[in-house]
Amino acid sequence: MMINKFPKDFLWGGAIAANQVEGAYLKDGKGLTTVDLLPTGENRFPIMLGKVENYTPQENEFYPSHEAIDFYHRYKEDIALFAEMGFKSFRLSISWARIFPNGDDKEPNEAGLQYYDDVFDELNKYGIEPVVTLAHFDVPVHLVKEYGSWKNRKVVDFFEKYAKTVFTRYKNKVKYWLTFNEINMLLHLPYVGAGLIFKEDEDKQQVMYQAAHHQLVASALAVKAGHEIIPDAQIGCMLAAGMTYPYSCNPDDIQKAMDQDRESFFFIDVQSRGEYPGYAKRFFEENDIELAIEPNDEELLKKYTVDYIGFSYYSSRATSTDPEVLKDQTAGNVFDSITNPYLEASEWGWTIDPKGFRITANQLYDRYQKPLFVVENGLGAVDQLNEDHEIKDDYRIAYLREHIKQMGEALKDGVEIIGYTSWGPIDIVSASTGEMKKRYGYIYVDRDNDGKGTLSRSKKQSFDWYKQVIESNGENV
Ligand code: BGP
Repeated sequence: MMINKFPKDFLWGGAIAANQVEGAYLKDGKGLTTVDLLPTGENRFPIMLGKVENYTPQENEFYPSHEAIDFYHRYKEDIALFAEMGFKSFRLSISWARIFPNGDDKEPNEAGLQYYDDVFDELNKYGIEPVVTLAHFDVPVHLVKEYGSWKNRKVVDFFEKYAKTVFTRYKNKVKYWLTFNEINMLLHLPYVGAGLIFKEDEDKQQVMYQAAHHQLVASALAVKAGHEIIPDAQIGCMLAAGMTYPYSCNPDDIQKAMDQDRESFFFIDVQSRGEYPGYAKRFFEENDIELAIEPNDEELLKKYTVDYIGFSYYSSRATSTDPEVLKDQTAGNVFDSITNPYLEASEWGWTIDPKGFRITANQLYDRYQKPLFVVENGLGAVDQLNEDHEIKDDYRIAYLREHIKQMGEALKDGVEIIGYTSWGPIDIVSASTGEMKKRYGYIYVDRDNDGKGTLSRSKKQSFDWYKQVIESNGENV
């Protein structure tokens, strides 16, 4: 009997999102998206309806996504560097507002469609497989103003039209798709995850779960359309994963940790198993949440489940029922967690737990029995240039090395993993802070938090390291 190793066609690569790299935020007909209104730093969230309704672009305002790292114009140079590292795959997202600037337009914007055609052609030139996210945190602003974004059922139709448009256009270029990035983020950062802004008299939970239902139906419709249009399409869901550990063996702690994980699993249970789980129905009933579900919805959810489970993993989480223990919360991460005394944390307070990666992968595979795709993992850190203008990011290598080793362990456990795209292979704007100083890349970008710098690209120490990981198919880390 042979123990599993990294399969021959394992999809090594990197992952980015349109709004964190492209810039060119109003170029070639693109409409405004929710992210375009988010500043850098402490005042990033929350965002009020007034801002969305009254926003007009101002010359002297600085919003990180407006120029980002200018991938819109520099994608050729960047893709050439990814190819040099030996990437087999590259995960990127399409900006909905480049294709339908307002979200509800009758006709798509040809310049936007052409842009992604060019990017996919460039990837194809090097034999790099694109993995494309349909929605990565950017909702066209017009949909928020006019319809309340995902609160409104109509947005499901607009999304379906968008999905069909891009499937049709790129059917010969893209096989791997993901529907909603970190779909469970909707419950933690509702504006980021779903463009939700609450009115004073609204019941937040009711609104969030109704919006979640709409995204789940939209995701099923995308799976349906994707398979109809692209016969060999592989369409996945995407979860912000990371197991929650109980702080003690007190059954109350175990129950709480399980409930916390289920807040996230809820989405994937629907997307992968095709129905609302019993614990969710109970939660809705006990919290007076009543979902408007249309007659065909349940059948759609049942029939059009995902082909694979995409997930991001940065940290594990921990919880307790003891009020004293609960006081020690980790900083920085949007997911609630107490500090785990056995583990270190990143400069932003994100717990570092490579073994938790193996455990999480096992947990997901045990639950869904579908191929897993690790579509995000990495370390956000401050990089300092030394006198020779180089970055010796051995801390990043250490983080990735331990995680890749644990992924290898999960494979040996029998978990089926088809690929690994580390987050931000080139430095990009951070999603949670809007900063440039939180970097993940193998490639350094000369750009600071205020938008200054030449935007030039250079290799960090981790560049050659990752190259050799890919070359040796995970043997040599
Ligand atoms: C995930 C998002 C990404 C991303 C990453 C790192 O939640 O899908 O868009 O940026 O986390 O987070 P951050 O940029 O806040 O460090």
